[in-house]
Amino acid sequence: MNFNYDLRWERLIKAAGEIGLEAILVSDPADSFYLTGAPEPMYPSGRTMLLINTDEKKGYMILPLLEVERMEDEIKVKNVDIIGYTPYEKGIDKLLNMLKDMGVKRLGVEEEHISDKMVSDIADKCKVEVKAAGFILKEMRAVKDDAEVKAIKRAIEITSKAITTVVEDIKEGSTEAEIAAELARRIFQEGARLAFDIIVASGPRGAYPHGIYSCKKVRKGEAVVVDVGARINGYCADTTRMILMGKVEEEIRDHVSYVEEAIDEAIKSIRDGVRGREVDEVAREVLRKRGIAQYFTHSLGHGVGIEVHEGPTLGPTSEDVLKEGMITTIEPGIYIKGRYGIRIEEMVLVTKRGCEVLTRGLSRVFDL
Ligand SMILES: [Mn+2]
Repeated sequence: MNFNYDLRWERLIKAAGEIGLEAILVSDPADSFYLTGAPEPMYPSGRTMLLINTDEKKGYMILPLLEVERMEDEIKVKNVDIIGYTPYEKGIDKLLNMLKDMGVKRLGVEEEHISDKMVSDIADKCKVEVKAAGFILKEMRAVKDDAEVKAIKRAIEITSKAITTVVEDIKEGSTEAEIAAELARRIFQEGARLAFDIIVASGPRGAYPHGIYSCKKVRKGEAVVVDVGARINGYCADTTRMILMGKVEEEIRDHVSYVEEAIDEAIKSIRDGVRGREVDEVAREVLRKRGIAQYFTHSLGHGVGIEVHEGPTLGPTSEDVLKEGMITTIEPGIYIKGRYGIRIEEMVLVTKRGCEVLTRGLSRVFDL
């Protein structure tokens, strides 16, 4: 994929300059990927640090020695020096020395991806003023460019194909885990990874919004929630579909149609300029009129990109304003304890006057 790294750096450096920063410490691995194409590390954020000197327009990536070769091979930009530290050394010491050498006085950090101890070490030992700057890359990443939209469409294509093929083969007596394994196999075969743990939750287990999968067998008369997403070229898909196993009780069918109605109304309300909470309210109002809003126990949706959950948020308290180019999920669900759960999740690309439903090619409900 040809992502426009130059433009990303340019915009980051401009935004940093506007709040008086001389350098930014990127500690969210997803942001490192966004700026350099760096592969996702096998360990939590904070161990790979990308220090960006805004005057030089140059980056210094400090990471464990064992990751250096892969980083050198896979990184997509030329203005980043890769600096490994051995098991005898500490990354933070390297960072502190670099900050001192550069004479940085105002440093932006990603406050949600750095420990308080590290912030105080930087401030005290380097006499640096530390500012929260996490919003810059968060806001940039929420709006996708054409190459990102293309990557996400590819992830959706792989996910849709896996769901369509696997669902056809589900038999009464298949376990949730077997279905999940088959979905994963189809996704891996395309060279993709899983964006998150697959959910296959049948019957009463469907009432757990995050039921993952178990060795429970899928039975006739049950509603099955399947929530799955592939991740390829660094970008995720996230979609949920319903499987109805044979003849299900009428109430389930009614509730499926109400959830679909909530999605359709929410989709109609999406356009550049609308607030996240307004779209959430449209869906919630549909379910309220149908008398089932009390079972809708989460937010309506979230942005999807390098991370499967990122900005914007579509929830009852969200002041996020949707902008052209944002990609979000619309996923109303209802969960009735001990009986069943129903969730359908579409992904949409926000446009000036509306939105494009990226998952429209995939049936919402499979009747087996
Ligand atoms: Mn989701």
